[in-house]
Amino acid sequence: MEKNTALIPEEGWHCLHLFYRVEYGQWQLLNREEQNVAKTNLASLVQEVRAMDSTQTLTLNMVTPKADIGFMLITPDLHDVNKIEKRLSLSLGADILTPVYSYLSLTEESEYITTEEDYARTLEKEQNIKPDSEKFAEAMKSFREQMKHYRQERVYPRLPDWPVVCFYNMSKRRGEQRNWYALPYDERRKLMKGHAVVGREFAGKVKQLITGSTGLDDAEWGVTLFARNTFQIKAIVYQMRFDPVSAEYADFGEFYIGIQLPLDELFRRLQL
Ligand code: 76R
Repeated sequence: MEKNTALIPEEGWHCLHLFYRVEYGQWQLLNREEQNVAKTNLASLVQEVRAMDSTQTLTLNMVTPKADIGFMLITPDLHDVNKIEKRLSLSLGADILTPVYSYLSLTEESEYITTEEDYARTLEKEQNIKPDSEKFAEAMKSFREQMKHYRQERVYPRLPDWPVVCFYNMSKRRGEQRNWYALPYDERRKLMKGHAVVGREFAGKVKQLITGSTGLDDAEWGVTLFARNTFQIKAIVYQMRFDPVSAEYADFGEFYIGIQLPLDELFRRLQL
């Protein structure tokens, strides 16, 4: 068996969401000094991970008692995901952090991203811009730049520092009445176009990271939303529900809401 050969996907990075409960009964059995050593241990682990190549870690203070503390990790090599998860779980000492929920996925480019042909058609047919005009050429140029950036951000994202973070999983229905996977590609593509129109209304207000998890975890995607306040999270999830892709074809898992905080503030709030 090959040992420790890097397990790096052909495309994309691994993404792991981890949510823990703090076992206060156990924590209180430690003396002040042991508690300080434990906190320093977690803080230096986070620092070490943040210094790794192409690796990002967010520390989250969870808002509802479903969990107390959350981490979102993005890193290329599955060995690192595995090692970091084990170390994080034990970082405050044995039996202090109990995992309550976790989610493994991969960043991905969607198969429904608007193509140049799609966009050219929209310009010509819906906006009546002539293909041989300068305006058309300019619009295509800025579209190309925008899409290059968008693709890069989906597959190799830079996580924003926006404070409110919402995570949930999502699958597309495979029922008798509604089966997304039995629809022809063109139909799915058309539906996804409508989805993107709703999504774009939230430009600058919500940043989303959609990561694929078929074969990796229980649902088909992880949805991570970043916003400056909870209003925008509620608004986008509500709006999306009227869009046929979500209304007719989507099933959701539990929702987790956290606030991005530096570890020292997070420890204070958790009264650790
Ligand atoms: O412009 C393009 O061509 C890309 C458009 C786009 C795709 C392909 C897009 C735009 N999304 C795509 C794919 Mn999305 N998205 C979700 C959710 O809560 C819910 O109802 C659903 C959860 C939100 C909130 C959201 C937001 N999207 C996907 C996929 C993969 C589908 C597949 O491959 O089968 C899923 C599961 C999914 C779910 N989406 C956008 C947004 C927002 C805000 C946008 C606009 C982004 C932008 O243009 O910057």
